Amino acid sequence: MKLHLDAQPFGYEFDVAKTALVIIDMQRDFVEPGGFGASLGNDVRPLQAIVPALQNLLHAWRQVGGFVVHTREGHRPDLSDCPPAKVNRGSPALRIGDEGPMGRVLIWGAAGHAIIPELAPASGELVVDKPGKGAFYGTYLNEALQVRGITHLLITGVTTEVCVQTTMREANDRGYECLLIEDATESYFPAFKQAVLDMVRAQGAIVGWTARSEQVIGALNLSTEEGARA
Ligand code: C5J
Repeated sequence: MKLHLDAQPFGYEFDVAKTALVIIDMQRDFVEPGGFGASLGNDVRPLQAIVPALQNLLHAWRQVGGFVVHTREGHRPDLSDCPPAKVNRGSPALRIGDEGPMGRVLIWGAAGHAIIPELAPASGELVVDKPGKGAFYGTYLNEALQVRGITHLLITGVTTEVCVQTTMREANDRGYECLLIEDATESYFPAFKQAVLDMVRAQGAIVGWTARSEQVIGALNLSTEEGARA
């Protein structure tokens, strides 16, 4: 069944069976104090504030049997998949691979690399480990979506202008119709988030659409009610 949202800059239509909910990098290293994000001098509280909206959206999406993709940014323990340019960039208190309060920063298997417990992946959901900012670079995500016939992506997570925006642009170039969920994505910099929302939907949805989580949940609830009446 096709669902319709009054998205920006104009209506967005999607079919749950051909759509994936993509949750980008809701990892302890970005969202919790003591992680990589905090070590770069960021206040992580704005990122924590989107968790309830994401939980509600995830719950509603699971209820209708929608496909879920979680991503994690991180690297192999020997850093063989992490270019020195990435390790050396900026002047963080902790670099990628350093031992921090939540284990080695952004390293597979470290406590900080894990997805926050509130959004823990459920069985049957895809978890994609990505070495870059975009979820398509160096991963099998495209193939995993293609075999499932996915054409539309509902994109959420952190941070809006880094991994979320990069992933959305990569997806757009691969032909996916992408909707960015406004209240289920966040940046350490409010102005950057707003800029991404504006850029994505400018020029007739040049990268995609935006809408709020309650609009998606409302459309899903309506479809369930209509399904029950039919
Ligand atoms: C960053 C991300 N900001 N997930 N990663 O380094 O946005």
